[in-house]
Amino acid sequence: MLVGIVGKPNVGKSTFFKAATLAEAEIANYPFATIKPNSGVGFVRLACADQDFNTQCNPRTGFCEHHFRFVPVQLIDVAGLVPGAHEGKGMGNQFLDDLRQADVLIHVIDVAGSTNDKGESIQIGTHDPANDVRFLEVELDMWYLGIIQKGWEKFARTVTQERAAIHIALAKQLTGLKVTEAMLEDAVAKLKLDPQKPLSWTDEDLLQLATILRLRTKPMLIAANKIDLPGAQENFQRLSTTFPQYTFIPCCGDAELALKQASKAGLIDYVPGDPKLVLLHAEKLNDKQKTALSSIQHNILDKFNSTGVQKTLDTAIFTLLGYMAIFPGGISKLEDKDGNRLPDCFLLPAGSTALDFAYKLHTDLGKNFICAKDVRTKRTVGKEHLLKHRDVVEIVSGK
Ligand SMILES: Nc1nc2c(ncn2[C@@H]2O[C@H](COP(=O)(O)OP(=O)(O)O)[C@@H](O)[C@H]2O)c(=O)[nH]1
Ligand SMILES: [Mg+2]
Repeated sequence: MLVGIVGKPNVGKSTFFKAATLAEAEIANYPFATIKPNSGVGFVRLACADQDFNTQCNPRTGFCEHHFRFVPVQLIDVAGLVPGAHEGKGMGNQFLDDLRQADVLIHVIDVAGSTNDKGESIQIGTHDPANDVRFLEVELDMWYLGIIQKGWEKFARTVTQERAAIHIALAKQLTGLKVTEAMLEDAVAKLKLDPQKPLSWTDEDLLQLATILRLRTKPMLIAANKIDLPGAQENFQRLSTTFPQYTFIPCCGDAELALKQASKAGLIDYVPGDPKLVLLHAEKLNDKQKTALSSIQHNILDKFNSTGVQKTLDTAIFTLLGYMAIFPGGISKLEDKDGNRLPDCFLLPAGSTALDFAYKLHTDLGKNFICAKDVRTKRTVGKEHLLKHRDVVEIVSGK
């Protein structure tokens, strides 16, 4: 699972990224091998299954606080994109390349309109953030189009001569963007293109194809950042109406970063995503710190119910992508062989079955699958059983 954080310069992408990836290292192990400089580990939050069993879990990866389980996801902070990025403006084509493998995008915008098209600081409210929503769509579509069009004529001629299946051939070319054969078959049918005659497809056809494939492979959520600035809330309301196809989440990256830092320093108790913070050592705080924390409580948390950073990640993975979190466990015990209770929690795509989960745990468990058990209800279920978010599942296998 890779989440791409995108947007023009100076909107708060790096602040969002830093806030989302800042967790106490020792409690936040993660299962990803190599981490590039601009990539890090964030977490999605869910009500931990441990509370339903009146116990406390011991996560192997991520962490659990006040029975909220935090499951690792990989994030990438992509450098700022400007209009013309797909043509290489501001090194945009390189930065776009970083996004190839992303499963979902978080578009961070400056909803207060305090930065222009290029991301330069201007007077608050003098730029319409609706332009930013549109510009990024165009850049992403043109980027996809460029990849499709690269060597298109030669490709289309070869496919026609060899009577090859266009969706298979094209899927191979676009696999780097996570485009599958099924997606291409759907898109070609939807656009009523003749799969036998790709040479007859017009530039407009290819652009529409690019758009459909981009929407399928890079679903996007909008983090309406800098919601703390004057005029931001009015813009937020207006944009939500103008772009009903998007989910907008009011966000204050600065506040989340401050809370994470205060929490790490042991000054406050704050569970990421919560609507409140609790001062732990009021005597250790100076007046400035007290004022800053109280302002975050009153002006952000009380008004918007959270800073929006955690909510953005959760919405991207659980709502937009429709993933669910599944815990392996046993009917007779929740511990693994080392005594760790509910140590794992996996993110699975919507529609995953008991058999999919078995394969996710281990190929052998999938191959030798006998049945699965819903640990909460103790019900025995078969291969095709559809899992639900927060299920605890035992796999019974032969051998
Ligand atoms: N008022 C306000 N400023 C923010 C917020 N998030 C980030 N900023 C500021 O916006 C500026 C640009 O942030 P940065 O994360 O470097 O933006 P990037 O270029 O998109 O990565 C910095 O001065 C941040 O402190 C926010 O939620 N509210
Ligand atoms: Mg940055």
